[in-house]
Amino acid sequence: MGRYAVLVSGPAGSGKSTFCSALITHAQSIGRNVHLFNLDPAAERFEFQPSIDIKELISLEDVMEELKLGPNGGLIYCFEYLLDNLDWLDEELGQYDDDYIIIDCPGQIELYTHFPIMSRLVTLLSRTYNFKICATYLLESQFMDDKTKYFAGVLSAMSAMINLEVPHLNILSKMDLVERGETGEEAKAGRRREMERYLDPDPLLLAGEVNAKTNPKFHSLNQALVQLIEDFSMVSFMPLDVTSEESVGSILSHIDNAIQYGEDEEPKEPKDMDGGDFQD
Ligand SMILES: Nc1nc2c(ncn2[C@@H]2O[C@H](COP(=O)(O)OP(=O)(O)OP(=O)(O)O)[C@@H](O)[C@H]2O)c(=O)[nH]1
Ligand SMILES: [Mg+2]
Repeated sequence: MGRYAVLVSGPAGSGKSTFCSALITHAQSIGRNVHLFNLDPAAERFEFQPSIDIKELISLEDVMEELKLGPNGGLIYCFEYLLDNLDWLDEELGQYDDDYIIIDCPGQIELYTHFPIMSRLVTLLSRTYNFKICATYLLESQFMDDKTKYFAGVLSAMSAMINLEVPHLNILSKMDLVERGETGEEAKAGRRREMERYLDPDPLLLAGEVNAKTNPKFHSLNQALVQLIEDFSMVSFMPLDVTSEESVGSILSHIDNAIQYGEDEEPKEPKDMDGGDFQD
């Protein structure tokens, strides 16, 4: 069948672990077998037990205590340690030869944008371990209320997309919070229209809104950044409401398409209901 992986990335608290759980719940409900790979050495609780867990190799807590590093330096150390101990990864991944793995990442965006750490891992997974990978990047829908935050979020999504160099899906998470705040049909419709602008952002409109909130001396910088987003013309988002099975299913279908999941699968023989031979 092949090996498939979904990288779940995004800033701290954007809902990555919650999305991983929702994806697993949905996949299981439609009879699909998926595995969780926890790549966050600081993760504490899991709704689903990870099949592969970086904490079995190294934990942030131990690194901070033993090497007297802060959380960010400690995290970088953990990833460098992982990259220096690929035997461990090799052995863990070896058990999932024909599988679909969901990788829950830490929320420090410098791992995707400033350092070549995540991109090295992704390259390893795709080139050395033959995984077909889709990277997802989550941004909270709450960012839409603060245009400067949203603008920064769009830039970080774009930066991750350029750095990782694999099929990429940007996701606007926590949409249930947007829907919940509504009263009245008209307000709801207005809010949805507003939302659509943010799912497929028009950088020029965005520039006006960001300029209105920033000191005029930054306007030409805003303009240059907007031009950058415009030039790449590929930052759009899919809405995610983890409380809706349909929403999670739709995102899973997009991921499946991006990595061509199931396209090289052999058609299966239908199984007998009772597992025995049919009688005439
Ligand atoms: N209402 C709502 N809350 C959410 C959703 N997703 C996550 N949350 C809440 O947001 C907080 C952070 O969620 P996590 O899933 O832990 O986010 P994360 O991106 O894994 O966080 P880090 O791993 O710390 O970077 C938790 O309190 C969640 O309950 C969502 O879709 N809707
Ligand atoms: Mg998490």
